Amino acid sequence: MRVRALAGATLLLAAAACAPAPSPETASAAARAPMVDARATTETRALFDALHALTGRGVMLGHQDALAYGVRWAVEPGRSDVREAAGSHPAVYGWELGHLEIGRPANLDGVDFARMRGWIVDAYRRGGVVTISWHLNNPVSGGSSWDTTRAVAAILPGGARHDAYLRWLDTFADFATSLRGARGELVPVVFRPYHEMSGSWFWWGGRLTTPEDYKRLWRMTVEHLRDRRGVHNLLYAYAPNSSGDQTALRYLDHYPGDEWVDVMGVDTYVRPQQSPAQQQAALAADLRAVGAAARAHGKIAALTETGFETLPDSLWFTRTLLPALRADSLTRRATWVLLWRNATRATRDNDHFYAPYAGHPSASDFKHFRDDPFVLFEDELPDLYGRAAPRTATPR
Ligand code: BMA
Repeated sequence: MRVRALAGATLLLAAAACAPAPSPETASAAARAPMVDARATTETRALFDALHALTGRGVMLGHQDALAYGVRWAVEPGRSDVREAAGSHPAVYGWELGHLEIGRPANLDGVDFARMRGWIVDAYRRGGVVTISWHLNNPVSGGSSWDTTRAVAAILPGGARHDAYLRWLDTFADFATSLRGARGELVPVVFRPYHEMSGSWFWWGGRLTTPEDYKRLWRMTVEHLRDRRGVHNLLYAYAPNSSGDQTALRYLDHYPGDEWVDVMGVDTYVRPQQSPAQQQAALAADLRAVGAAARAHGKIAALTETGFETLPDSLWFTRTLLPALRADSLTRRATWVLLWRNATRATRDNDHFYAPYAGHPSASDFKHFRDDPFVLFEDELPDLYGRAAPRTATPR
């Protein structure tokens, strides 16, 4: 079970020595930084440009595993809890590749990789955005992502597991380059590796490595995929977590540098014991910090994971999430918000869902959230890929 850092603390930007802050005259708003991959495909560059153009104008609603299963169903073509609750599929689709690296046919949540490819291509054809996380096994112990056996140093160049780890990266390269649209073009993917590194629950983060080794791992990963494997359909997303212990988090401590990141994100979840007002303030503070960093570095901003597990507050979307997203010019820079997955006690030890489903008490509030002009679901997206995306608009 992933240890979920509960948000509440403020992400404070620090002028971390590791990533020199822009000079004061540029700190206000750097111009748009160049893409990590100068050889990115046409569609990937179009997405990059579209996300920058969307900045401050709207926020896309995303959902993890949206097409694969919901609270009361699994693998039923055309379904999503989001569409059945609000009338459209999400604009952003999160997918998870954990266990791809060890050759399994399905990920650690039981989502079949062959089916996942199909859902990814279908979403792309409808104009949606694809983002991928990867809870890799521990490359030293063979345990899960949550196995805190020290591993980063061993997979860096010169490490005992370096070559074997490059083979793991090859499984990602093969998957990413297998995603093809109708014209054979590669589907652009926002790749979010080694997320929540500010915590110490994954083998790649916190006290289990050093910020410098983390950045070396990030750069090694980009160089292998982009430069050695020729993968050119990726945008790279950096996603620390908001800390759960009320300490100020130094957002840029693990930042690999402007030339290695396209998207600045944050994973931040509701602290249930907080009041709605406190939840909103904590979320807005995290969004403000990411928005400020993204503006200063000329990057795209996103709320890369969030939610209120089992949605006990039926007004959370319009009373907490929406006001935080719309609070000010910095929070409004987030171009998407990804709700985590809709799993249930049928597949794990507790109900673990973050988006409403038809009939859930928060479904009507979710519809009001969707009706806000600042919020975009799939059926109201502009063309993000430089093409007239075929529309399968659903009635509002
Ligand atoms: C965590 C939980 C786990 C899941 C993991 C990868 O947040 O949802 O149940 O295995 O993400 O999807």
